[in-house]
Amino acid sequence: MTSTRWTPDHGLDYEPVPYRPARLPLEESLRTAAWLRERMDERRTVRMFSREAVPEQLVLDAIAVASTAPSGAHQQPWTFVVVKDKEVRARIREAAEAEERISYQGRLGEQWLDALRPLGTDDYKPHLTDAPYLVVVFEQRFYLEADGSTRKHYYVDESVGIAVGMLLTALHLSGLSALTHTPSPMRFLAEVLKRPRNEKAFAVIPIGYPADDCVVPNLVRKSMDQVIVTI
Ligand code: IYR
Repeated sequence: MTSTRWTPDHGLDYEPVPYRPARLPLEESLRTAAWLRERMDERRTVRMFSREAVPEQLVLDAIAVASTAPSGAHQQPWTFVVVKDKEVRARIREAAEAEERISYQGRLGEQWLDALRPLGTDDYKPHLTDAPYLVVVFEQRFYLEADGSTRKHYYVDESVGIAVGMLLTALHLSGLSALTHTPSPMRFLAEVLKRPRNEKAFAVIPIGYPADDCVVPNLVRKSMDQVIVTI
């Protein structure tokens, strides 16, 4: 088979490396795709966590998966802060609940509050201290050199969004539950976690096992013909 070099004259200073991912037999591809589709359809966002400990390796492995995400100019503009410390989790909960109180008391506006009503969310955020891990995802708005100089990062939101999607997928397939939590505004997270000035909080992801009495909203996902247009 012929292939075209994508950069004939751009002066790459390295030799591209061969890429030969295993070609799966069609049957195995189809079986895996169907299995994955079924498993991922079982994922639910969880807000009621057990306090049961979680093997740290599962969280680290899921972050390793997330960090394989494609990113603008391969800059991998993300930092995952793994918060196990009880006191720090309590401080994050306190600050998040203070912001959410203002949000739910009207800052969100009627339309937003109406949209949230089916989820039954409010300013009570016990998951921030019940879940044994919080992974706070930061996006690096720009690259900060040790000498304080900066370089632009590209497609930061898109890159970090893809990485978080992969994180959630890995956690679910590893048997863990998670919540994509975006207390707003999130500035307090960079302060509490003492992040450098190029980092902005993207999401807080409590991770753990669901509580024994965990319930989730009775939601229905869109059907395939509602989300796919084939031309
Ligand atoms: N950040 C708030 C509100 C909230 C907003 C959306 I959009 C949600 O899907 C869920 C909640 C909170 O965490 O309660």
